[in-house]
Amino acid sequence: MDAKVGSLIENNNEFYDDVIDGLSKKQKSLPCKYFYDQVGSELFEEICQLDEYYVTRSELELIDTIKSELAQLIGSNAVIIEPGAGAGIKIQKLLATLDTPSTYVPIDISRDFLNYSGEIIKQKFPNIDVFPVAADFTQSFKWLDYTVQSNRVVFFPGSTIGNFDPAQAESFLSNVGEIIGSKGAIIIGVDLVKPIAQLEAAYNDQKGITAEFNKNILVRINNELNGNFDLDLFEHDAFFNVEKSRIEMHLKSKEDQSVIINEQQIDFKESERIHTENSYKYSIDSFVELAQRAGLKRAKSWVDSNNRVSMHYLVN
Ligand code: AVJ
Repeated sequence: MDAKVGSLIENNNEFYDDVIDGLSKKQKSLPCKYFYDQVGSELFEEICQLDEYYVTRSELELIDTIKSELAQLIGSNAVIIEPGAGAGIKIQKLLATLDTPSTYVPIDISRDFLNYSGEIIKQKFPNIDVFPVAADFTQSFKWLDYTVQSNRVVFFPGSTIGNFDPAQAESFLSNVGEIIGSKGAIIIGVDLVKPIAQLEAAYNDQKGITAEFNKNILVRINNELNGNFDLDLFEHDAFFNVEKSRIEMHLKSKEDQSVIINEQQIDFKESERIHTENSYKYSIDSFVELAQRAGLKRAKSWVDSNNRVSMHYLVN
């Protein structure tokens, strides 16, 4: 393993181009990956603690239930790769259960957050090599160069796959499938379809943390790209689109207005929305079918005791 891994830094001008691109479309949109600067990552951690947001709690419970089984399936000397690593609580449960010291490669777009949680893992698991990679895992597989060829296990919990539309999810899974090789696996957490009221409550919390998280993307544009969004003139709007089986998050303009982003003017009509996130919900069967289209086989699937979230062990 090479020591220079430390941090791979992605080009930051992309943020500006992506923002102008997205806001110039007929249906305005912004990529949800830009939620996650330091503040956004902290807001997301707060979301995970909310009563309404069951995803994290249910998955933590599920991981506790199945971790020994996972460790057995993983076997020895695996390189555990975690795209979108975040705070790293779930991986700690898994690493603590593996009996052979191995390598952990967390990948996250928020570099500060990544380094912070990387340090915590290093302290708690002195026998495990930790190689944090700051990168957008959807764009770059550069981190691959730093891991061994075989027995790669990609750990992808949290229903992050739900941010991709099904076609993107399929191509992401098939790319990852190529990376893991014949001995590897993908452990993936997927939120399940459930009654609409429960889904919508999870994205419309009483405390308004999800609204703040959603608006953080405008805060970032203001701070980093010299924008002048008035946060009070946009409203958080989240609902379940039944036909597409996804939660959609939008920021809705309260009135006709113009915003300037570094000399570029963007006009909004009253009630015009910026689409900021999709969060797809699957059944066990619809997800296994998706994995199959990506060329992967399901070794095993699990659900938590309340039937809210699922986890799948996929192999080639
Ligand atoms: C991190 C993508 C799984 O879709 O539930 C939480 C992000 N957005 N509340 C999700 C999110 C609003 C979350 N994922």
